[in-house]
Amino acid sequence: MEFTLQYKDPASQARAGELRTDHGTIRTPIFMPVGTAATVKGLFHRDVRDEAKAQIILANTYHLYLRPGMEIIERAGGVHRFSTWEGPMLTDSGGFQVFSLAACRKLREEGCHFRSHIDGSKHLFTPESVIDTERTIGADIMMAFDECPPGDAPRDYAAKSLALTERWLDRCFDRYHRTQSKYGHYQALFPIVQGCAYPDLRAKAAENVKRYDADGYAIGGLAVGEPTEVMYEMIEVVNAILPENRPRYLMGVGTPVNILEGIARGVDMFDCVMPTRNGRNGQLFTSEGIINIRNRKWEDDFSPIDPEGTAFVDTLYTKAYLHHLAVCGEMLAAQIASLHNIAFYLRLVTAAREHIAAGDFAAWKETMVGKLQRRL
Ligand code: PRF
Repeated sequence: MEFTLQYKDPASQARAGELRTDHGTIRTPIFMPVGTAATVKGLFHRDVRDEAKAQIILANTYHLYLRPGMEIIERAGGVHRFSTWEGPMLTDSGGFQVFSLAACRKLREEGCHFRSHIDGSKHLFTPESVIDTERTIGADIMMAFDECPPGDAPRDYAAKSLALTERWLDRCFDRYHRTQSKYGHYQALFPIVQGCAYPDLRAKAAENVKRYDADGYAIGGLAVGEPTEVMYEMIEVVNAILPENRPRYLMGVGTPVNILEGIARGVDMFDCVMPTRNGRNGQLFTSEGIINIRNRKWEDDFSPIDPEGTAFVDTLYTKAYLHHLAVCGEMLAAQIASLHNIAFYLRLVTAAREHIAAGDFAAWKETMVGKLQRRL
């Protein structure tokens, strides 16, 4: 998997590049819509690709392992064929979902015992089993199995957890090197840097992952309850150590402002449920500011959802109509809001890329941060 750095912003750490996968080239910085169950909730892949301009989507190992299960995915010929998404895909390892969703988890050296949040059945994820599962799913980028402690974890817990994640990483790479893709395309394995809110642990973790000549590196364990400034500081510590010529992925982040601040600190890839989840609850990120479409004030606003938006829903429908759909609990409200928000996020990172190429990213970012935080 090849990553080419194309532009560097003179006044920040922002970079623009290209990541080549067997399912297509990703232009960075990029936002990856979350498609937990191999579907970006409520949206046709066609619209995710052609309207929102997504270049890569994320799926979850934890969810696909539980449903439909690996036998079905393998018989389908992998997740690309099963879901008909033909572009690049990334799978998260379950190291985060197990901790946020599963009941009765028991953390051991071997791995994590948990009960399904669906039917209570018992399961064990180990670094080896997760790599096998990710091989069967067949995403272009697989994530290592990690533990993601809470944002306020005390230092001794953070250090122990990091050591476990590091031992698991050895086992992930060992299994990775002993196995092959089942469907003929290349699969990368990205390690995940943990270390909570402790700069020295983060630095140690970043040095440790460098031992693997990985195709890319992820920063996990952030946006889990720590102050935003602490998150930015951790990103700076880690990115000062990670190799410059590999993509860096900040997992599960964040708001539009978080993404621009991440880009300014040298992050290349992002994912987050925010545009889809918040969209389903009526929150829209627009060029005019943040709106909650369920608010009465939109009842008779016949202006387009986003006059500067590029998805067809943005200028086809009015705020008043979307307000009506949302208040009635119509499915179409969730679909329109999700498509709009994903298109907005993709437009934001594309603009960031253009400004990095033009050499004026840092100044542009400052003006955007104000605009993006307006609430209407
Ligand atoms: N680890 C994994 N997935 C994640 C995270 C992590 O730390 C986060 C934290 N923001 C989101 N998704 N494996």
